[in-house]
Amino acid sequence: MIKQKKDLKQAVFVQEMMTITQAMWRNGWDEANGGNVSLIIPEDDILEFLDPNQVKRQIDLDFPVKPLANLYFIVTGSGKYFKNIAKDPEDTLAIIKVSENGQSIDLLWGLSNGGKPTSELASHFMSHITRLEQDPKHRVIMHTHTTNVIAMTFVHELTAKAFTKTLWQMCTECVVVFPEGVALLPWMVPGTSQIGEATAKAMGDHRLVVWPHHGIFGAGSSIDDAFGLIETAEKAAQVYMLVSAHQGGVQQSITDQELMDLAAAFNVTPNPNYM
Ligand code: 2HA
Ligand code: ZN
Repeated sequence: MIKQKKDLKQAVFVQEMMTITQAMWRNGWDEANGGNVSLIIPEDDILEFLDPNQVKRQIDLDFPVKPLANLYFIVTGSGKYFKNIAKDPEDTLAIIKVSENGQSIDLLWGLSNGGKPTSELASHFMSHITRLEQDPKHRVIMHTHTTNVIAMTFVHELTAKAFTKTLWQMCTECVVVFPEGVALLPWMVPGTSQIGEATAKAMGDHRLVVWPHHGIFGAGSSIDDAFGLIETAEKAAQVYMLVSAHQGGVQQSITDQELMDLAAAFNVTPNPNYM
């Protein structure tokens, strides 16, 4: 007898995607179809809900991802609104499996009214590859249009060193939360393999990558981990924008010595390239 599979909408990974995308939209970060999230799901969790041999559709990739062969992901759909994911996860999300040769993906669930996985799949997949090499616990890539990080890319010097240092100085927790700092790409056309390669390269030694005048990418071991990282950077950018808009600007700040004291107290090493 075939064992009845459970209802996918009750799965923790679907529920988490619904909750986090709603929170991101409420933060004003994901207007219209802005933003995308992808999460690696262990095979055992998938098998409770789905038969991976029941493929709805096969989608070819124009960038091979052999190191992700046979992995399962839940991802947001291209053109779908974060606002609507909690209302209709089956239309807006996709559960996919990467093929053995890494040249295509199988759609197992979701995108019930058609469509494709996120337009930034190249950046997501290539970043997953890089982060898994760095950290076996890595699971999540999250891209969003954080308002103040974007604003800051218009008024602040656009080097990773200067940008990181300012973020660290704006909130005491920052150097503890992201001691490696943030990477910063040049402005590039989104949705391409080129920006995917550049983002993934930057993910080699960072979990946060800023796309100037566009948004941010964050990586983490869980949805909470990636989101927490992004909201911490966004909070610091918000403080910077508030302070810069204030007559007189910064009057005093956390000193380099204080940053070093913080790092020592919390047992982290601030990226020496940015100190
Ligand atoms: O439309 O955010 O970068 C989704 C995006 C593209
Ligand atoms: Zn975007």
